[in-house]
Amino acid sequence: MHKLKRTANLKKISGYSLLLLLLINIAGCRQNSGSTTQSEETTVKLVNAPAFNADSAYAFIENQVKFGPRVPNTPAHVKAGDWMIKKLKEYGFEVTEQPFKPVTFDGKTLNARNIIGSYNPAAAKRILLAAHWDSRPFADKDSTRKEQPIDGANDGASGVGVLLEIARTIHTSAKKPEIGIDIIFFDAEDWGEKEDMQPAQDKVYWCLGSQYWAQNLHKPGYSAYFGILLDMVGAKGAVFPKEGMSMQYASSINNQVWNIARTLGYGQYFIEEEGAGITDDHVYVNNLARIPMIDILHQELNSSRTFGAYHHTHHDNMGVIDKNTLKAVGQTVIQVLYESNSEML
Ligand code: AHN
Ligand code: ZN
Repeated sequence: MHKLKRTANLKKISGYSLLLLLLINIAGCRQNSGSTTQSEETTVKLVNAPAFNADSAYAFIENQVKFGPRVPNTPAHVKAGDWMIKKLKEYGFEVTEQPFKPVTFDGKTLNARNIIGSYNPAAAKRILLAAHWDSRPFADKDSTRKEQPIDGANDGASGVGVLLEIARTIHTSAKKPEIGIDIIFFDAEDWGEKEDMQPAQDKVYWCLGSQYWAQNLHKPGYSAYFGILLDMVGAKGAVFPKEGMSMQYASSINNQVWNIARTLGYGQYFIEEEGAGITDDHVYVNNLARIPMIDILHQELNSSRTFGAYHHTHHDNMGVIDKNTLKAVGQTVIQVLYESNSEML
């Protein structure tokens, strides 16, 4: 905690005391972690938090994929949603379903629902965690079967799997976070225009669930201290550059989360680079609900494409999911929740 604030304090001090402080600081870094090559404000002292189980998160992803593509207006979508609600309740979360009927770019009316699970519903200080739970109805970036729905193992199921595992971890752990937690599974995120189409000028067809929720909060006057969105958090070798909109709306939260990740040893995933700004569910939470929210999102850097090669293709199946990536993301988010007991966040 103190190292995040030390940078500012250093400016007030000069001469020998500065030198002394630097020496203490270097020694402190060595105790906290092995990464003395990082700049001084990147290592933080962490509280004890329960372990995230990546095998269980993987099984939650597999379970969703087994229902079939979670495309709105299909039986698989209804069954998967019901299963997620059952799991949240099993882990002691109070569940609110928010049905809505958005119209898509291709004129379809969807039977959609946002699913909200609340832990410690009476707590005033809350952290919002979210992922979209629907999967894309087309494989428009694939070269074959472009009109067929995709498994969405990473794009959709990975975020839900990590969040369900976080819910399970809190439920089974003796130590509980002191804050309230809301897990929102947004529906109808991924029915946006196809790859070769011009996007509509007046309306965004992505993120229909978060747009609806931000304008129709599940509890009147709902707010949270901050939020974290997970999107495509399970691919092998994924990197999470600091997403552009997150840095625009919530840079201090983003930097603190990345510092926690690095301290835990996940710096190879949570890299110190800024990525593109992406129209994702957090944008509406930020600019309509006015809750600062970051997006942990896999983006490719130094590539002609923004997202991984699997994105919106049939390759987005269980074969791309890697437990090491799930562990890095899940453990980081759990640590953030438990740090809220301390003064860091
Ligand atoms: C855009 O491509 C502009 N937004 C897509 C965000 C997304 C799609 N995340 C997952 N699937
Ligand atoms: Zn998608």
